Amino acid sequence: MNRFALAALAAFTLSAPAFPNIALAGDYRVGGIEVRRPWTRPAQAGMNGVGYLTVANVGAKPVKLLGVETPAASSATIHQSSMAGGVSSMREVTGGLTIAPGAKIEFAPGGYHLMLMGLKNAQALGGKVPLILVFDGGRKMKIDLSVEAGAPKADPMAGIHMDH
Ligand SMILES: [Cu+2]
Repeated sequence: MNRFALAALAAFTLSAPAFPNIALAGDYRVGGIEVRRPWTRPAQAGMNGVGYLTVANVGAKPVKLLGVETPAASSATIHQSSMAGGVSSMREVTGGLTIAPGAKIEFAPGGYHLMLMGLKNAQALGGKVPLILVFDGGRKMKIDLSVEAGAPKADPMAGIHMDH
């Protein structure tokens, strides 16, 4: 560990007691909104990509996630997958998602997810994909999705987006 890392660690340790809900590395917090573990899958340029993350309202007022933007794809929308009679389908979520104080929304395989239509570049393992979350009141939160392999065994929907 070099001197800089030690200094950073010391600063972190000193500031930690003031922030009992301190976010882990790779998480984001702006005002009363916390974003945890944003990730996406490896993909080739031209394919449709996905985005997964947890958005938590750690503030005192309801917040509404209106949509998402990214320079990495032609368009980006919120989708919801569901199972009915053994058939899975997905639809675009319009009108936004309201998150009550203390509540969270999980974007995860098989449920809510972000759909990145027409990726401009390939997404390689270990890379980052920039994303902007748009909330009510004009608030925007810039985050990076980290490109991860995910957990195929726990993800029966893994192949769904290939022909979406
Ligand atoms: Cu989708």
